[in-house]
Amino acid sequence: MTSPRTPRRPSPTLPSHSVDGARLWFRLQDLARHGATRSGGVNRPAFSAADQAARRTVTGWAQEAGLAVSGDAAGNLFLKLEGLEPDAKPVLTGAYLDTQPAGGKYAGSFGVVAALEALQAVQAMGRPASRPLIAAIWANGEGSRFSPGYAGSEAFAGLLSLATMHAVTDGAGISCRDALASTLAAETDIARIGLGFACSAYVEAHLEQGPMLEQRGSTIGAVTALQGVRTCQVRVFGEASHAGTTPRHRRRDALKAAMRIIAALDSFYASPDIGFAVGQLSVEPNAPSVIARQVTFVVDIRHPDTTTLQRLGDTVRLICESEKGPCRLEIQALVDKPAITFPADIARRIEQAAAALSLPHMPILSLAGHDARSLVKTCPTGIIFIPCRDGLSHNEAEAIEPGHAHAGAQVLADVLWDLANST
Ligand code: HGY
Repeated sequence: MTSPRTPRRPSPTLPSHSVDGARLWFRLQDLARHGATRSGGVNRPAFSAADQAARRTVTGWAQEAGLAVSGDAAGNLFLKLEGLEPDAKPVLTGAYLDTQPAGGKYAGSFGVVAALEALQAVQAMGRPASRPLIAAIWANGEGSRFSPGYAGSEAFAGLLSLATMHAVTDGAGISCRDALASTLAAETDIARIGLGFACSAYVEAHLEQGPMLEQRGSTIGAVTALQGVRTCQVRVFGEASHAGTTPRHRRRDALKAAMRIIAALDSFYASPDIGFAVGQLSVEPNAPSVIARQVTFVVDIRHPDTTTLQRLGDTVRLICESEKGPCRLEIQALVDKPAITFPADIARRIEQAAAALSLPHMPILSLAGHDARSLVKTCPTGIIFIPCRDGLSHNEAEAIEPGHAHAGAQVLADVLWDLANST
C-alpha cells in the first residue's frame, strides 16, 4: 500500500514544519498489518515472513521518496538522504520492526516511521543538510525470537560478531543464521554494504514504555540515561513421577522448587527502583498428572546503577540455591549490560528543539532497553521519548496519541537537522 503524497510546501526554516502527521499515522497503522493479531496487536518475530513484509513496506516508502536503500550482513537496513557533503560522517536515526509475541503497534515501529518522516521532512525543505542523514532499521531489536535483542545494532557497532548472532536458535530450533539468510535472500535487489560505518551522531525516537511522561503531562522526554539489565536462565531439575502415588518425601518436584525460588526472588527484588520479572517459564513434561521433571525460566533484573545491578544479579544464584530443595540447578547468564549515561549535549538539543516547538518536555531515565545502547559506543547518542497510554508496552493494547507521534517526529527532524548542520 502506498502512503498519501505530501503536497509541496514553501521551504521552511526547520524540517518540523514539513513533518506530515497524517502520513506518519497512516504508515504506523499500515505497518501494523504485518503480523496483526486478533486482539489488535502485532506478532512480528525477527526475520519472519511478517518482518520481511514490514521491511519491504518501509523500504518501498523510502524508495518512493527517492531515498537510497541499502542493507548489511546483519540484516540492518539503511535509508539515506544525501547531504551537501556526501563524504561527511552521517547523522543516524532509527529503530526496529520486530515485536514481542503479543506486542503492540508502536514500540520500534514508531521510531522507524518517525525516522523516515524526519528524512522526508528535511527533503521537503528543498535544501539538504550538510551531512547525510540515514534512517536505520535495526535487525532483531526486541530479541523475542532470537534472544537477546539489539543484535543488529550491536553487530553494526562492532559489539557482536556475526558468528555469535548466527548461532542463536529460536524456540523451534531454527538458527538465526538460516532465518537471516532467508530474509537477505528476499532482498537481493537492495544494495549490500559492509557491516558498520562511522557516524557523527545517533538519535532515536521511541515510546517511553512507562508512565512518567503521561503522569507529568509531558509530550517529549529527553533521555539522559538508560538503566542496566541482567538476565539469566535458570533450569531446575527434578524427577518426573506419578502425581497421585509418589509419597511427599520421595518427590523431587521441579515446579514446586521453581515456585519457591520465584517467590523468594520477587520478595528480594521488591523495591520500586528495581525492575524484576520472570516472564518466561516452561515446564516438562507439562502433563496434568506428572510431577515436573524440569522447569526453565528467565530472570530479568534492571537497575539504573551498575554497581547495584551487579550485586542484585549476583544474588540470583544464592536465592536459587537456598530454595531449590531436593532439586538440582543450572544457571546461565544471558545478558549483562551496564547502565548508560548519554552525552548531555544531545539531551540538551532534544529539550531545545521541544521548547522551540512549545512542547512540554522533561529529562527522563529510560527504564527500557534501546538500540541507542549499542550506538553510544560509537558516537554521541540520544533518545527522544513520547508518551504511551497508561505507560503500557509489550502488550497488544499499547497505544499512543497521533499528536504525540507527530510531535516526536517533529522534534526528531529538528534535532537531526541541527546535528547534521552543526557537528
Ligand atoms: O525489553 C526492553 O527493554 C525493550 O523494550 N525490548
